[in-house]
Amino acid sequence: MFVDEAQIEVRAGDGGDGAAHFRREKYVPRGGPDGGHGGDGGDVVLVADASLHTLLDFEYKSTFTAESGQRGAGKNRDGKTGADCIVAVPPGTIVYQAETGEQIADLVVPGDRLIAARGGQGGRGNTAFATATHRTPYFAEQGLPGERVRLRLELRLIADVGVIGFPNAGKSTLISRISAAQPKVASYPFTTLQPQLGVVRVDEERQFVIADMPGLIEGAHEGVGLGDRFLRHIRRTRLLLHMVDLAAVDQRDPISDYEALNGELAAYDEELASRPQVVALNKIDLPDSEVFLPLCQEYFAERETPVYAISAATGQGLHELVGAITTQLEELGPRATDQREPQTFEMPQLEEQPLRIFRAGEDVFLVQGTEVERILQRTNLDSEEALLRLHMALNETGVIQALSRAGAEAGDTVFIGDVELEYQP
Ligand SMILES: Nc1nc2c(ncn2[C@@H]2O[C@H](COP(=O)(O)OP(=O)(O)OP(=O)(O)O)[C@@H](O)[C@H]2O)c(=O)[nH]1
Ligand SMILES: [Mg+2]
Repeated sequence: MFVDEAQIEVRAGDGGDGAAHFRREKYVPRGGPDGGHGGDGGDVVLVADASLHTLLDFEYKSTFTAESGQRGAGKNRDGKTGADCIVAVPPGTIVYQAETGEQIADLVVPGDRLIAARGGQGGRGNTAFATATHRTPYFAEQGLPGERVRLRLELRLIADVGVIGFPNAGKSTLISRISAAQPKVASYPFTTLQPQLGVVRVDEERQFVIADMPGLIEGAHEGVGLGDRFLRHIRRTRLLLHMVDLAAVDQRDPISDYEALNGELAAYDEELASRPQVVALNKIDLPDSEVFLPLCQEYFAERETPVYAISAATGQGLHELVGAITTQLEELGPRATDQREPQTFEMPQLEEQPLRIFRAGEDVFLVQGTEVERILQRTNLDSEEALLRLHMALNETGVIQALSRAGAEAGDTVFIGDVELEYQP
């Protein structure tokens, strides 16, 4: 099955807590602090992997969690860093933030990476808090939680050539002839239900990737037939192979088909309509084609559009067609993205929220702000000493003063994040 959309949740590892610990040595009555630091949590990293071609795996597994950092320990032993969680995605995966819809990265080149969720920092052990005046800190810092985010993945296949045409034009037949791919071929429309890639080996050195597409019909851009569901997959091609059926039934004629399809492309995306095209007039082995062949050749000659008469069924004309496509691709040159080295992308940094105080009741205040909330996450609320230090930190960062200006009085309730505290100036 081919899946080209998925929603996943990525959870980075939490930072390990720092240790509050003191040296215990024989004959040393009161050893100094020796609590190690907590390890940082692991990141969740998306990596474009050339062996994948669909987002199918995410139907079965959609949550990815990195390892948390370990706690620090005595004897200055730092906790181990949590292992990263590597999530392989097919090249061509575009990553969006699910909530905002913002595009974050386009993982096109195999090896492209996105640090999707950063692990939380480990907390410092009590060694970090010993000073000349305060030699025995009994508290340590807590690790910060890892980031969590929901992502939407959208795959756009990467192929050199996209094959377009009405249903039954012979697109899959052609692909089964010129590449190793074996798409289903049948005499009814809409045989191909999803795009499929095939590699065409031209000679020892040269090859190109061709994408078989479901047939398009008039109104596709408005969702008729399989509609434009798959059109985005040809956006990344460099060249379109437009297959025209010379022996179509239902009173269709090849030239109107050709024009109608180009109209659909333009309605979907102007840029796609201006993509270079090679036209193949298919089914010349059938007697019915004799009527239209000369008309078509004249029509395309007038427009100086390269056109090739072929029979995908018998193989007639395919050598010339493949040769022409190869030459065109060489003239067009590689995509800009194929030229670049794999890259590492990062999630946009969340904006630091400034300190804000809200009065939530007669004697209840809410405090918000990135810095102050982080200070709280770092504080072990079970330690009186840590609370004392918290009070100092709230003083230094101006939170106490701001509360006082907002009218807080001793004994009032203050919420910072989801932690409830009592206001003491
Ligand atoms: N006689 C003849 N029949 C052909 C030729 N090419 C394809 N066909 C037949 O046309 C029918 C449709 O071929 P497909 O390759 O499945 O067509 P398609 O364009 O992939 O169709 P969809 O996947 O439905 O869009 C099949 O019965 C093929 O055998 C040809 O060159 N000559
Ligand atoms: Mg097909």
